[in-house]
Amino acid sequence: MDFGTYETLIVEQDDAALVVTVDRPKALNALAGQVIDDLWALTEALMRVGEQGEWPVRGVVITGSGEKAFVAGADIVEMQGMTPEQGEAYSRRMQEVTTRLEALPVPVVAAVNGFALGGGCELAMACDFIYASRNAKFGQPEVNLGLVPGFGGSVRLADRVGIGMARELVYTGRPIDAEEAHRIGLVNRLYDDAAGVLEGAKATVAEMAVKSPVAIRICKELMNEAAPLPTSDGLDLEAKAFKVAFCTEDKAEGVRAFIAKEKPAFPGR
Ligand code: DAK
Repeated sequence: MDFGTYETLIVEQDDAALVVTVDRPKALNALAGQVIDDLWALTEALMRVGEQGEWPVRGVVITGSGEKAFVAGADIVEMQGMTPEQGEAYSRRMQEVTTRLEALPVPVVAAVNGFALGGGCELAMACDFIYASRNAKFGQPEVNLGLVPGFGGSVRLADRVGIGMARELVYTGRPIDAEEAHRIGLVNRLYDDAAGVLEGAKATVAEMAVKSPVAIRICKELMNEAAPLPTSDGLDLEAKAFKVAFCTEDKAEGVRAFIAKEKPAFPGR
């Protein structure tokens, strides 16, 4: 399937995974307007694929070009000439990219291979979960520039690591290394190098690819919607989602295969 071509992104299908590489290594893959436009166009194309029902890939992996950076933040040089109105428009456009990643019907994994600062950390946090190489560094350094997080960091960092830790990281702008990011729950798994983290992310997509795609889609939707709710409301959503899953062909096949002691062949419906 053709996912389009982009000036600043390399988009390749690798078995079950769609690997998206932000490709501006000379500027540490910083989010210039062109990168945001490309991510916007790609996520729009992916949403359209999703609307057609059949998904040709079972997961998306987002990474950065080179060994040094995932994404070193918004492009500071480009930002210099922006009016406040352009700044707001820029923030909203990238926020739209992040909400689309959360809305995709397949899991999105961030394979962080170096600096993930500011907008880079925010892009990673819009993914379902984050894997990192041991040289990765995370942070929200906006206060160093007289700015505040603009692509969801003020909300999603607290969701990931708790409000106290998020406040400390945002108010100080202090970067943390991969070990600490792993310890506080921002990163799920650590790998020795960039190649390792990419392979690790693709292996997890392959692991998910033999499971029911419908069940994973429902789980993703449910966990996104239930997360900000009080427990009782979340449980209500869960019961409704359980009923939806109960009506699928995947559920019939999964249960049949278990009882027959066979591997399930999920139809994806
Ligand atoms: N933007 C543009 N260029 C960048 C960049 C960035 N964020 N980060 C690095 N580069 C460029 C450097 O300028 C340098 O270019 P040349 O001099 O070679 O032409 C090249 O990448 C290599 O960087 P360094 O020479 O600095 O490499 P080092 O290893 O010495 O240092 C570093 C790596 C990541 C520690 C350092 O580059 C650094 O501190 N970079 C900036 C990190 C940062 O503060 N990022 C921005 C976070 S704030 C908004 C919405 C959202 C946001 C803002 C506004 N609006 C609504 C307006 C979000 C803001 C952020 O993301």
